[in-house]
Amino acid sequence: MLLVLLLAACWGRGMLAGSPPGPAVHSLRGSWWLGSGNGSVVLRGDVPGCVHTALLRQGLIQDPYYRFNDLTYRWISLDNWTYSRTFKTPFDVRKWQKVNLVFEGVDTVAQILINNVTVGRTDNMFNRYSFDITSVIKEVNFIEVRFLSAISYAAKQSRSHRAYSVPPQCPPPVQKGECHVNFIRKEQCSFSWDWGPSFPSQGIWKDVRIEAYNFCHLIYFTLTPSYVKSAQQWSLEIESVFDVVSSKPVVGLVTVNIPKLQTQQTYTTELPPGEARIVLLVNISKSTTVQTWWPSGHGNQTGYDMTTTFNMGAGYKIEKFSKAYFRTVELVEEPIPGSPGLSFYFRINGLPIFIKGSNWIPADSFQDRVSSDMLKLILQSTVDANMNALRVWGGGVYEQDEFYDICNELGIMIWQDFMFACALYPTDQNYLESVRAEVTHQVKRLKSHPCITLWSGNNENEAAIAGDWFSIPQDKMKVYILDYVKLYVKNIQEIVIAEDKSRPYITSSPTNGKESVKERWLSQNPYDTHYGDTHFYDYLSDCWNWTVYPKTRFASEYGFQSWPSFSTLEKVSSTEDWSYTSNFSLHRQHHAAGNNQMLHQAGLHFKLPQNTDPLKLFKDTIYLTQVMQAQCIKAETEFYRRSQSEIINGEGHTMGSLYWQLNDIWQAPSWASLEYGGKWKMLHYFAQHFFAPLLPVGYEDDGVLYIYGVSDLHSDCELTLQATISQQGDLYAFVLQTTAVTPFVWLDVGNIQGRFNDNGFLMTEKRKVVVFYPWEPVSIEELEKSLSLTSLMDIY
Ligand code: BMA
Repeated sequence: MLLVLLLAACWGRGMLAGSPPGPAVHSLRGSWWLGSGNGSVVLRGDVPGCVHTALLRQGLIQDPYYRFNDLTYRWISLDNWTYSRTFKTPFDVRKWQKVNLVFEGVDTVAQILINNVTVGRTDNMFNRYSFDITSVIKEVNFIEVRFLSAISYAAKQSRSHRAYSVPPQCPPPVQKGECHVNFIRKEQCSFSWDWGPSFPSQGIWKDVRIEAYNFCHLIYFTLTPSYVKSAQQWSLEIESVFDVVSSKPVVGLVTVNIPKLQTQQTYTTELPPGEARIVLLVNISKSTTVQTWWPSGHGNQTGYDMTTTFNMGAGYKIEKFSKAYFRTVELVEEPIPGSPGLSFYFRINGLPIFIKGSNWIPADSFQDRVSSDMLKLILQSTVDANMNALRVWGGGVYEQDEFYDICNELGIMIWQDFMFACALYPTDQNYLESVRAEVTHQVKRLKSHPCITLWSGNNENEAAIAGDWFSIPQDKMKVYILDYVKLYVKNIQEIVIAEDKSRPYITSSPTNGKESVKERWLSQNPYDTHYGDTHFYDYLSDCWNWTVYPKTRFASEYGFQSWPSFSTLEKVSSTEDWSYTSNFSLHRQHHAAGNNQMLHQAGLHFKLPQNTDPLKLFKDTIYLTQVMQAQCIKAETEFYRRSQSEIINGEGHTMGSLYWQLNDIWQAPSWASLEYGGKWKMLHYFAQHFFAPLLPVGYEDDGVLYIYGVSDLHSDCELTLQATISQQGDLYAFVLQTTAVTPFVWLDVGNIQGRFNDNGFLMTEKRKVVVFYPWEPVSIEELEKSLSLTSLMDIY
């Protein structure tokens, strides 16, 4: 909410009588013209938005997610599109000392023209651009944003990097993606990933507006709390960044008021011409008790209303309403008795917290389709499954403001990666300058959010060098190591430390933390269980055998794939696709051998489906992959959780489990526990249990793990299970009755949006009531019609 409020305060405020006018703003959101490179396709499209969604909304293309359309529509991303429109400035442009054209986000490479004059260029999707258009703007204007295909740009940049190649060149063929994504500052998974399609979008993906002002203008406003132990007092650092257009220094008074904390302070400030930064320290009154912000499951997420008023002389006034949160975060890396290495855990408000959660990827290939309702639904599902944290993974995007607002409210801690993943990156001057601007902007934009508890330089790039993923000859390695340190230490870390001292920074995930630093930022083995965090994947070993799992300090990635439900797949497929071995099923699987790995893993414990009805066979197989995934991740997570307080053979004190991955970008097999659209897979219901605050885990010391009910899984007992549904207010109760012990009972209501209070459970009682929470109005009749019930006993 912070930035939204900030802008509202700056633009919306009128001036005091007789004072110089405050800023004026003119939004350029709305309908624009879009044209393809040779002008053969011209259409209207919304801003914020992108070419793909504009074409879809105009009915010029089918759903890009339908069947093989990711390949069919490759031409869209290969073309160079132009966005344009005319606009009338609703204010007299001559009265303003400075007029800026501000883009909160341009995707990605573009030349910007106003009235046929180039006013700027963009090359970074994650940067904010502000172009001075004072001398160009008129009463009526024509604006053009001429894009260059991200694919062609990345290829061109790679070609011109002559001294040495920067791998990987291309993704593996199974991903059906585009090459050289590491040469463009754009969502890395938009060129394809092992769970996602290649849709290198083009468009204006965030707000765009004209801002006009005299005197001075507030650009950034941030809050960072800290606790001063010696004084036993909270303080709040307020940083404000202004553009001062007045030729003389601007002198003013700033008043900060936090009524509920009985804190009011006034400061005198002087802003020099040009970009001016002021930092104020507000000491919170000791006469009240400050309620701290806590992660979900540990306390409330208290925030305090606060007003900051800038009286900048001559009656020029800016009023800023925000919420102040108070919490401390420490990443504790210290020796552990009886164990070589160092601990790796988070202390929030002085209390060690076990991190329970998952990894977040972009919720859609087209960011303009990620609605606030969808964010709320997915993030609510996160806390509903007893999670307290998510990692915003480095191959996606820095999420929109609302994402972090919701996490603040729900108590979801965020491990925030910078957007670099599974690759080496160039460090030439232009590239570095672009990254520096990106990092500075993103840290300023995000640092007021209490939910963010860690900055992390990249995803798996330390491991990529240490493990030589790209077969670099040893004598050439030095240059890549230097580039690595230059990017993540000498640039990104340096900026983070300058901008935000209130939370820790690690260079990579996985990393050995302090030990990696000691080894000059690149550990020989970043997966060392005695230090830092680990990522662990093993699809071949029996996942019920806990001895295969690393007894790590912190499990930040681990997982198994499954297929999404039939109702989700049905929307993007046709009858001939509905088999496990169809071209469609192969096409949607982006992880080599993934479909076989799922059957292999399921086959270790379950009878594989054999039904002669092809559709039933497909649905049974989907069900079984979800059973397998839920059971595997449960076994692994329970292992991590029970390793919290023990050291065995020098390993243990595990303090985090973030499974891979929370959500999906499209309808395809993946590691996710939530399907595209938010539907819960069996794993998500299991997460609710294995992340429960009180968790019984059954295991024996001799190395054998017994999971309750497992011995009954292949019982030959006859059983009948049918269900009745009744309405209780907005909820629906399903009464289940069984004549025998029933494993992995699965209720599915197809496309009806909502979730059950439990699912995929072992039914040992004769009668059980399951509640359905609908996310949209629904009738009993619709539920009855859509309900299907499956248990392991139905698979034969
Ligand atoms: C990890 C992630 C992703 C990937 C996942 C599954 O390496 O960081 O790159 O999608 O594994 O393979």
